[in-house]
Amino acid sequence: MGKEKKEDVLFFAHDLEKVVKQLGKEKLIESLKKMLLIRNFEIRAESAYLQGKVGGFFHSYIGQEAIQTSAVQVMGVKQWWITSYRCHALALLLGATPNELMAELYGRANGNALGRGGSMHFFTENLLGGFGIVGGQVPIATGAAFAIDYKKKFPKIDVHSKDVAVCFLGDGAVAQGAFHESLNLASLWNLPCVYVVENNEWGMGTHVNRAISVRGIAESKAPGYGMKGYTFDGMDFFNCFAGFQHVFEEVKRSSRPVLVEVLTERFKGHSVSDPGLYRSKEDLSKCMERDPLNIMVKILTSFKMLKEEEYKQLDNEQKEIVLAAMKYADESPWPDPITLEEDVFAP
Ligand SMILES: Cc1ncc(C[n+]2csc(CCOP(=O)(O)OP(=O)(O)O)c2C)c(N)n1
Repeated sequence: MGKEKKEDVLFFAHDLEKVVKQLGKEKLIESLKKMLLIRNFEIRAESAYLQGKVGGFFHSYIGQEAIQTSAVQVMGVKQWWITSYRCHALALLLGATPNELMAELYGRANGNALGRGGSMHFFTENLLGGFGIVGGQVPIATGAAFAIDYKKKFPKIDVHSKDVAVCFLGDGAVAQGAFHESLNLASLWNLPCVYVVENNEWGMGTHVNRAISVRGIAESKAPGYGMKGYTFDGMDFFNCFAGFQHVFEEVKRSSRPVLVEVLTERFKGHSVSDPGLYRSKEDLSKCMERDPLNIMVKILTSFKMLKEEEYKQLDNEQKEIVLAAMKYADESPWPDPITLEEDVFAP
């Protein structure tokens, strides 16, 4: 496995032609459509928030789309997946419909979590949740990986066997005790867990350089737990795809955990209510020059797999899907107050 130097970061080295050939036009357009669905969902859900249709918190995934799209493309929906409150994209990728997710944001009875969870708590059959507590999902992923490993001893019972647990977390969660205890146990017990730090450089308004004492999170932290560490370019779908493919094969082969750092950018504030005053306009527009959608479109165009009109049409189709979801959510019923205590687990 080689490494590619970009500025002062060593990214996982990938062979672009090989990835393009391996995936082929159909799958690549499918991935682009997913990234466009996420982008359109986030843009319009945020506008619904600003119109007062959505309550609670709202954290946009805009700018980070290539990461989870490529990860799900590589590992498939059937694994255990878990992430932070920035969970809209992962739920869409794992099969939740835009309708049920938008209805959840609108707090409606037919929403993804029956209108009780809101933006931070989306679920699917294989998505163990979006989590509001920073780092709270990391021990849960470790437990899910333990379950995968344990069930392998009972192949007759474990008919829907999974290969790995995949845990996304932000750079802000890396200095937490739960993160380190999880990596320690996963390594000690040989658990098939892929920990993916989506380093968008900011934990709310705190820059990563003021929060983490070393640079190169995977390269510096993984060896401390006897694990392998990798760094991907989160703005480049192809780099992430090749990297996740390498990691997935490695974890399946070795049943050892792996730590991945993906360098990325969030194009919006921490949440919808954050005007991002701690960041200069120049800094933001510079990072937006590497929009993951533009990078993917440029590459697909250069391989003659996409024309500008086709891209516009794909974008419009996804926009229409999201607009229809907003109409669906608007027309959906409110939860009946009589059901308030249902589905509440309070021992
Ligand atoms: C244990 C805990 N401490 C503090 C908070 C408040 N908080 C919410 S998000 C956040 C920043 C986390 O940043 P990061 O992990 O980098 O993820 P990102 O928002 O960039 O995706 C903080 C401090 C919290 N939710 N949970």
